Amino acid sequence: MISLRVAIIQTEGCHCEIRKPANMLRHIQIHTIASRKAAVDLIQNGLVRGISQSLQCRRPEVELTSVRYPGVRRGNYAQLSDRHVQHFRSILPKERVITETEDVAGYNVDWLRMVRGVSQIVLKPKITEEVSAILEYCNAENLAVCPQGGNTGLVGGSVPVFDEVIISTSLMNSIVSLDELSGILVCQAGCILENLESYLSERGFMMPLDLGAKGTCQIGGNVSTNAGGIRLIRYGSLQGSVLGIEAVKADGEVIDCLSSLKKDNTGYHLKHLFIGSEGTLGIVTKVSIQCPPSPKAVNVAFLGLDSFDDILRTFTEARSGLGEILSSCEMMDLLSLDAATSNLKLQRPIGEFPFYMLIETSGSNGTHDEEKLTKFLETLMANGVVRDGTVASEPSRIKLMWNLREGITGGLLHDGYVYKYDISLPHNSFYAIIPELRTLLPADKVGRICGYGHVGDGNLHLNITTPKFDPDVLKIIEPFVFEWTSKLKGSVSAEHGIGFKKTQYIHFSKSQSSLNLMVNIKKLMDPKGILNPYKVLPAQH
Ligand code: FAD
Ligand code: 2HG
Ligand code: ZN
Repeated sequence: MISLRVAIIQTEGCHCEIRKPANMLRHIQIHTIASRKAAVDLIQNGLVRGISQSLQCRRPEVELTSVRYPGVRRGNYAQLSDRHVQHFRSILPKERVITETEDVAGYNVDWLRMVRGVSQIVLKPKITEEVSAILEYCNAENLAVCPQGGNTGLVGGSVPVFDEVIISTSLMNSIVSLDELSGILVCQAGCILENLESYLSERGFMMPLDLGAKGTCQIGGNVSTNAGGIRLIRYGSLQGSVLGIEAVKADGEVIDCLSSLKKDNTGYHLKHLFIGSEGTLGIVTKVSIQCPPSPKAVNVAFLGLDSFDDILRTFTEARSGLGEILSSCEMMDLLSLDAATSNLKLQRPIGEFPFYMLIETSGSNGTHDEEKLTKFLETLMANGVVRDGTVASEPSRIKLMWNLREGITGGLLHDGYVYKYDISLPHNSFYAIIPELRTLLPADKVGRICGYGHVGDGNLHLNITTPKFDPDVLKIIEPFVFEWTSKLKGSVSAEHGIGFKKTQYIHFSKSQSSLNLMVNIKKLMDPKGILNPYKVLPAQH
């Protein structure tokens, strides 16, 4: 391999590396969501020729999924042959059938660098008919496929486990229509969330969904994972805001349920089969989504608190005192925030406290919202529930505060390996698992045990880090975390999904009768099981 000079670009606490062979910048290795944007800017400015998702990198290679999880057996699918590749080249132009090992490599590894497949091919359709032709052929030839959007999924669902054909939606990125009266947007599945947000904001609307991965994740991926994010408390889940879906079944049949009606009670609500099914029932090709008007005034308060009980008091007060203008209610403990401040060198806006909250209001009248927020904060500070806080209403300061909250996921990766859990819990037991794990896990092996998340939605992000993957640590954490969650009648996946990582634990949150019905639906829609195998449903099915 040629020796490469590495330049680091700092963007909002994140970085990307530009590897420069001799005198020409050629590849960019993307490490974070924000850095991808910086990389794209560089390309647009003509400084580099393209983004390679190549694995050539200073970091150690991710262990193959088949090696780390030897219990998972490859299904009886066909192996990719030259004949298959030739056929794909008859469906798509040559440059959209990617087979160079170096170019395919990045599509085989997930964002968390936790799982790695060995696919030899990435297909990049641009239109539904191409997806349909690809799937029809794969189904006939018994070739397994892995649908991939922005590859920001956190449960190992977006990359192949073995050699599945990767179908990337990244070129399916056209906006079909926006009805400026109703705010209903119709677009292709590969539109990047942040691009949709910019398009809408220029027209007085916003996406009803926002998450830290917005610069890379795609609406098709969001819908397929039923992503939650930081504003679910206000705008509800995608099950409510997605009005219609166009998807392609395993056999290539296009299912048109792309309704743009807010109310439509005719028959079974088939779109829900695709929302949250993580690419196991079909490939989502188009989405119709209800978008609210952009708020006229936004405020963000960043608060320091002494205890988790004080977080609950603040949440209760926020719900009653801020009411309809509350658009986000997030919490993080000190160690979570530290992942963003120490690891990404972001500035903490207030002093050190055991807990922090980020509360956002969005409304149509700045004066009214500010009055409400001031009263809410004065009450909480007067009775000692909130120890310190700062409020921002200018977009640049608001962004800095959100960067702290959204930077935690990327910051944690700097610790080494991350054991990531995304659980729904009753509010009164929301944080109790963190101190419990701190007593259970060996301090000399574990770097960080921290909790943060969407407290307003009862969704805890529990993260544990070690310098590198440690199976002994994993044995202590799992199935303990899932059993704990199940005892409290919580969910083992609040928003990230089941993917590859949690198939053996889905029964902690779903009854056997529900699982049986899921298996039957899967058999009906994908009888050969070619769509994203080894994901969502437990292996024995
Ligand atoms: P991918 O990762 O590519 O795929 C995810 C799954 O969907 C895979 O199973 C894949 O096979 C399937 N899929 C993708 N596209 C399609 C399609 N068109 N048709 C059928 N199946 C498809 N998630 C949250 O819920 N809330 C958060 O707040 C949140 N914050 C995040 C912050 C960061 C920094 C990161 C890295 C991730 C975060 N996530 C969050 C997780 C992730 O971003 C979401 O799950 C997102 O919706 C995935 O979108 P994607 O386009 O990257 O999909
Ligand atoms: C978030 O809310 C995401 O930031 C990621 O869902 C959570 O990294 C995590 O654990
Ligand atoms: Zn989240």
